[in-house]
Amino acid sequence: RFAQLTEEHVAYFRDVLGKDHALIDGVTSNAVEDDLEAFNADWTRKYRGHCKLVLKPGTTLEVSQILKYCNDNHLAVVPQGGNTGLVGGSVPVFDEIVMNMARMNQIRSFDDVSGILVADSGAILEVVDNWLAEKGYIFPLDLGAKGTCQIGGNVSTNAGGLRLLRYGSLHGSVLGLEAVLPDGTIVDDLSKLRKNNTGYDLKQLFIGAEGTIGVVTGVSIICPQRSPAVNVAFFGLDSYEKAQLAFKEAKGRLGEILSAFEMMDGISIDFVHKVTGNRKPLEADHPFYCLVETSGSNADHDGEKLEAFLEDVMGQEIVSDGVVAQDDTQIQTLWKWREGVPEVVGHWGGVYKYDVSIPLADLYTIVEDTKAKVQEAGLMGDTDEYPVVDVIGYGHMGDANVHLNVAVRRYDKRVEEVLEPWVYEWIEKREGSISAEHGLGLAKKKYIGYSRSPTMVGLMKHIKDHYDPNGIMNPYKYI
Ligand code: FAD
Ligand code: 2HG
Ligand code: ZN
Repeated sequence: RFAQLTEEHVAYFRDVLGKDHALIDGVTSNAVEDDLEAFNADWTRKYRGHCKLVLKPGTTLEVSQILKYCNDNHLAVVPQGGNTGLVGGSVPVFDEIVMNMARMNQIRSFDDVSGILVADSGAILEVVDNWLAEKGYIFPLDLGAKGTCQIGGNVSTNAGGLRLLRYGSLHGSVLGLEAVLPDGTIVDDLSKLRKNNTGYDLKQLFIGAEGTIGVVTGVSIICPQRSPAVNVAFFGLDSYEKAQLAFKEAKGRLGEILSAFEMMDGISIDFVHKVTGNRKPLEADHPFYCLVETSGSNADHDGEKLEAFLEDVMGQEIVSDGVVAQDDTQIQTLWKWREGVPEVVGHWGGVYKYDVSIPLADLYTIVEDTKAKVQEAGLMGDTDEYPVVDVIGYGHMGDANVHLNVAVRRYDKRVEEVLEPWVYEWIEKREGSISAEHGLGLAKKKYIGYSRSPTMVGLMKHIKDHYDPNGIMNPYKYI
């Protein structure tokens, strides 16, 4: 239903963008095949498109001109940020044009009293966060891909990350957006107001829309002050039940300074150890590990609180063993045991990823049941003949969000058939969500009905049709 790219189309885009480096043109030249690869392949190497044209606009006006032209000429477009998404949403399915936002990377304004930042959507999360650090502020989102992902990509996926527990969702911290609709309309809603009840809050539609209704070009966001004192503890536990008790104790004893509560099972930590060769933080092995971070204003006081918490949970035999980081380097090192898991889990060949929300009591049961399921099917073992290496669970326990990862030696239809839709049915029965924070993309498009009613899916389709009647924005995905 879309048009094929022609030399005439490319000439128009060249004219709009002006600069040669703002465009990778595989339509009129074959010499750029290798350059296109990075834009066609996703982070997991599971999804690959065949786009022949990458456009890198430098201004909102250019985005508007390009989208209007694409809409008028029925050319499909995939908006792309840092291409770190994990559901196959950021790469084309066929030969859609990729609109990469990397050139729009400027900070537009910052209010040093309110902490309100306005920046281009292509700004890299870590670059923005480092910039804010110099001013004593912090970006209210942090995740393992921070060095590559863009704030426009974060907003478009409604990324959750490692500190949602403390700073809440982007639905709360984003105050305004600038976006471009497929017909070229510039949605000019870059509000810098904390409170603004004048009509529908339309920016919320773009938060988590995964590029299906428009391109986000600017973000206004309220950033908290950076806590001068950050402390981290890492501990081992005998069971998931004990991890739940530790979480409850952490909320009770560390409440106002608690900024992260992450959980990893023993195999996740074994994986990081095997791949990196690094020495584990605790002497003995444990079935579960938790990482607790506090962010407050008084290093000694917060440190004492965290030590006292650890002594208490060890005294109650909730926690078997633990360590508190003594300096920034140790803090970074402990965080690597958590942030490193998604990096290493694909080491054996591939990984089936399920990013799910489930009420806390059942959060780890899905990992146990999935492991039993692949074992029963005779698909998991230590040698090459078995596709599955192991099944692991880790994630944002403080947000009741677990990452169920099935590490495989190769992608295998039999594994997929055993797991899908079984995993989604499992989640539906517990009234969980099949996508806690990564979105739907291509990976979960078919399964949206397990977490949303027909009425809700119908309303979403209305919205999509209203904003994008020709369906040019990120087609074949989402709904
Ligand atoms: P991309 O991957 O480029 O795009 C993601 C989606 O957003 C696509 O559908 C794309 O079309 C759309 N999009 C991108 N930019 C725009 C724009 N400007 N306008 C409109 N649509 C746009 N996610 C979490 O939620 N929490 C985590 O803790 C987390 N940790 C991760 C750790 C690692 C190591 C990796 C590789 C990924 C992790 N992710 C996590 C997933 C991913 O990093 C996030 O989804 C991130 O927000 C994607 O940003 P991006 O710029 O890379 O977007
Ligand atoms: C994380 O929390 C990310 O580390 C990635 O959301 C999870 O790769 C995954 O499954
Ligand atoms: Zn996550």
